[in-house]
Amino acid sequence: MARPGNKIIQAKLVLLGDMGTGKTSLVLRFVKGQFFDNQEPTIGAAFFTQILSLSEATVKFDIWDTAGQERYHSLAPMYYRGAAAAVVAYDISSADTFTRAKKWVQELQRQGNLNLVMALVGNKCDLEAKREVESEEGEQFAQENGMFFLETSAKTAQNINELFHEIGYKRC
Ligand code: G3D
Ligand code: MG
Repeated sequence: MARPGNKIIQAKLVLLGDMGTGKTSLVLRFVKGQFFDNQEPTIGAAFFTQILSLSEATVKFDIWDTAGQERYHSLAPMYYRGAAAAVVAYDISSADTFTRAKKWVQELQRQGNLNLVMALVGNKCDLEAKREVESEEGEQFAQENGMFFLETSAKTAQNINELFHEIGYKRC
């Protein structure tokens, strides 16, 4: 809950990235602390809220979790327009999803919101044995594009709180 005298920040956050990279799972881990082995595919987009108490401020996240399928691509600007933060997710066990993530980053740069906090997230880092994208590749691409980078696992909860805290701090 908000602490007395603490400022309250409302932040629209959008998740982008290929279908199946774990966007919904990341959000559910953050918002509900849960993970599902059989996560229903998102249709269009889903909306969640979560409140994060930081020492500097209380951040109210309005989270738009997009579907990721190409046929919903034309809807994406509706979700990232006016966003304070964008999380671009790929699956470390799929090089194709990393390629797609790079395209999302380019699209976000073209839309020209210089204040947008962008995070590149390599999810499913519990699948080390199936890794197709090295950490260094993600790290380097993020650095070149002024984003911060984390590898996460919605399954084990690794780096999920770190991700949202980092975004929150950047918005304070
Ligand atoms: P999306 O919202 O990006 O489309 P989902 O992705 O959150 O629907 O997840 C797609 C599948 O990946 C789901 O499995 C889900 O359980 C799994 N998944 C999500 N995050 C992780 C993770 O960190 N590690 C592992 N190992 N799996 C994860 P199904 O079987 O339903 O396709
Ligand atoms: Mg989804």
